[in-house]
Amino acid sequence: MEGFVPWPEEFEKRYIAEGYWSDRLLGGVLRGDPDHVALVAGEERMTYADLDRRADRTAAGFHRLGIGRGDRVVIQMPNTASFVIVFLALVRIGAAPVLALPAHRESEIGYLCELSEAKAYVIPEKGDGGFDYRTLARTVQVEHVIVDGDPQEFTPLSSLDADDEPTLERPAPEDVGVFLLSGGTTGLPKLIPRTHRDYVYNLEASAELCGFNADTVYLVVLPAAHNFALACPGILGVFATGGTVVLSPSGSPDEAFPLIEREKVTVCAAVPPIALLWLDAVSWSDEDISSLRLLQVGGAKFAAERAAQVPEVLNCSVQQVFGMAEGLLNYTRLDDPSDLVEQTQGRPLSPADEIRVVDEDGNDVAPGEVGELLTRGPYTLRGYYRAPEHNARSFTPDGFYRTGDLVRQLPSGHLIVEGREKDQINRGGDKISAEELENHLLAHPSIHDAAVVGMPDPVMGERTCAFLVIRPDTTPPTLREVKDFLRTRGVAAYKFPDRLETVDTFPRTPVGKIAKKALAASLS
Ligand code: OOB
Repeated sequence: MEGFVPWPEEFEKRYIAEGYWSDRLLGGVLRGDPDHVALVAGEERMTYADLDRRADRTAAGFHRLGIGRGDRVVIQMPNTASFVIVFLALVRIGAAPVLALPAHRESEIGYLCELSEAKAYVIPEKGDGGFDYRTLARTVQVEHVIVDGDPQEFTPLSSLDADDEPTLERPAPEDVGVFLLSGGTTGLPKLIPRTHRDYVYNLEASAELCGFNADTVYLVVLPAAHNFALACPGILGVFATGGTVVLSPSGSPDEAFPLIEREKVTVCAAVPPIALLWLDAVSWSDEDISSLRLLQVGGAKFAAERAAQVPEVLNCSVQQVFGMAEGLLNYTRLDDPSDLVEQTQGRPLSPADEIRVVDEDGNDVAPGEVGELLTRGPYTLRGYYRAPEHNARSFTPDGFYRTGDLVRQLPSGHLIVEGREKDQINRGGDKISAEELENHLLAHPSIHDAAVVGMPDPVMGERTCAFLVIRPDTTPPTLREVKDFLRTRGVAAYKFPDRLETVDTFPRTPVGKIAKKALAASLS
């Protein structure tokens, strides 16, 4: 696929020879007993046989629309059975889903459709707060808009239903299977191509590490489109090991706890704000959540004191996960001593993951010192999709991905995340590119200059503060006005600033860049 950066041949050979890469495809992950329940969504329960058949019929339906191997399809679906069916259908015919988040709006979706030259865009009819995705769909240029629900002038998802055609072209293991979204550090989000074989390894190795099997009942509380919930081990890791996936619309205890009780959920993946909510909720909730064996927490730093509370309060094990859509996953192991589980963000999943911790000049720091984490391996990308200039900066010449995360490594190999070098805000696991938000703010008629920084927050880890320099003879906008402005520009709401500060000028570093650390320090 044009715009995809492959692994060099020597690595390809090695990953195959050493057994990391197989010929297994993402479309073949349904490996449970045909009569075992694979998916619970609302009142709907589907066995492996049901889900397999529905994925095949929907795949044939997409094929009839003219969508097939090598095509891209933007999917923006909440945690519904349709998400799972559409995902499986597309990967079976080798069309790569581009996994947008339900919160994305015109700004993000328009860009994703354009960059990926998507042939289709799949949406629900309505979303949270009654948001009408069909209105959003009218602003994008794609051949087919497919709607789960009332389609209005578009194509109903229910019409994508045909008998499987054995002649249908299947993908190859080295093909791009799915596109994930990067958290982003630049003006525009980046697409992460994940091949069938690297993502299959990602989910299978994760499922093994986490001890998933046919008795696993996994609750999805994060957006299913997020790498953590999808494949670390996530939905796909459950399917590959024959367990049951239960979909929750959100991580709110009101919705999640009754599902845990009813379905006897054993595992869940959460971001820290959700884990904190659960730690509080047990004291007032009546539900029996004693089936829970393991709570995975990741996406943002989970404080050691809070991690230590999980076994006491929720009566289950905790696992820290430090991962990224770009690839590398670090997990604390189920049999790690409690101090490592509480105080570290885990160690790399794969023996073939290569890790370097470097200083500003790119030299390795002394063992145990803090530096930027660089990595390459059998499931870490070698380049963002169609982004040659950005790739020249984000990768070393020998193919290591610069994570932008500051870490230190213990003798055991475990990593502790100490901070971040990249210009990004991590708002409770949601990633916000400062530059992207600044560019939107700069379009406001009263804003002369903007600098976005994270501010510490006890629940979210960080929230977003926008420092503004106001144009002479204009009135500074209020926070509400700025949010309304961003909404009209079609920006996802999680990127809206939580606070505004107006200043006369920005402090500068010796090389003339905005001194964001000084701005952030001025808040406390
Ligand atoms: C996950 O993936 P992304 O792509 O949304 O974000 C990746 C970034 C990392 O580079 C790091 O800055 C931060 O999120 N992060 C953590 C963390 N887990 C992720 N920072 C501190 N502690 C952690 N435990 O966030 C993601 C992907 C797969 C599994 C889990 C999380």
